[in-house]
Amino acid sequence: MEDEISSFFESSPPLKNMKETTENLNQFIELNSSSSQGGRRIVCVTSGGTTVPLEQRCVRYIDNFSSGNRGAASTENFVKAGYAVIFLYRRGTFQPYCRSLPDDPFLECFEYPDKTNIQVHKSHVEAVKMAVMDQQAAVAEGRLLKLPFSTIYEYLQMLRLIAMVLKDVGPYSMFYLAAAVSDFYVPWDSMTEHKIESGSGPLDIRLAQVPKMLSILRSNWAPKAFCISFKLETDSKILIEKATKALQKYKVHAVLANELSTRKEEVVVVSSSGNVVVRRECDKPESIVEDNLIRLIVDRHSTYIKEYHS
Ligand code: PAZ
Repeated sequence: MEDEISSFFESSPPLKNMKETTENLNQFIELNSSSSQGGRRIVCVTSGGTTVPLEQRCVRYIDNFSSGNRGAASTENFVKAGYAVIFLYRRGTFQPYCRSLPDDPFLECFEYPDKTNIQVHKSHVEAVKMAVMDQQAAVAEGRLLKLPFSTIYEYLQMLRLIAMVLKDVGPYSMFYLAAAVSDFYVPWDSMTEHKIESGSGPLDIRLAQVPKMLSILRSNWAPKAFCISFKLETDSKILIEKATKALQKYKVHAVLANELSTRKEEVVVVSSSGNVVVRRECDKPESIVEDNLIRLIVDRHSTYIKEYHS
């Protein structure tokens, strides 16, 4: 497995903005680990789906359903709980603090009463005000660092980089891996450079399996970090069994099991201390499952830190 992982990284196209990303990460971690900030806990939240390019000069790619809602909502809750968040997200997916804005906020939230004036429409004032205030406060206080990815190659290289720079934060760091990561991909070396021709009949593509990085994240990249992974299924009958197997195989601290159609209503926290069902509070229209979920995860992280030191 280690060989497969090494060859995945060796053959990946290098990150374009590696130097700048590393500098931003180091600054963010230094700021949040300093005693002036009381040594904040730092969580890396991954969000959205990875793409699988079919051509090196990519015109076509394979994608998945993930909207990034879970990652964005969880990020807001982690910031509220006092964490600094590295938000590793798929370009174009939901962003923290903007989930309640209309799909096209720029066009739908604004109006111009006359030709020299533009203003937020009355019906959206509160939502826009909250979004701008909360986002700006999180960034200004150094609690939110947003890093975008598109491809599986970018995602895994960035995850490894984040794990490496977080190593010294030890048990105060957390990985909350909500991104829907591709299981299959076209290895860069065997990918055609130019756009695939469409005139020669059906297309046969052989996809290789993406090496599983969770084990190496746990054992090598960030062995002291608190690590939460997700399991998604469409068949609720196999969900808990699969999540339990993942818990044992990857030795993460909890697996959050969710089913595609009910993922906004219910998540099961599967861990060695038993399974806990976390639900959205149905009688409160504003309630989201992440409110209760992040409260529970933060509690578990506190216990982990205490046990680590004892
Ligand atoms: O991004 P989203 O809010 O639409 O969905 C969240 C989710 C289902 C992608 C996430 O909760 C999850 O289960 N992520 C891991 C998926 C997987 O098993 O690969």
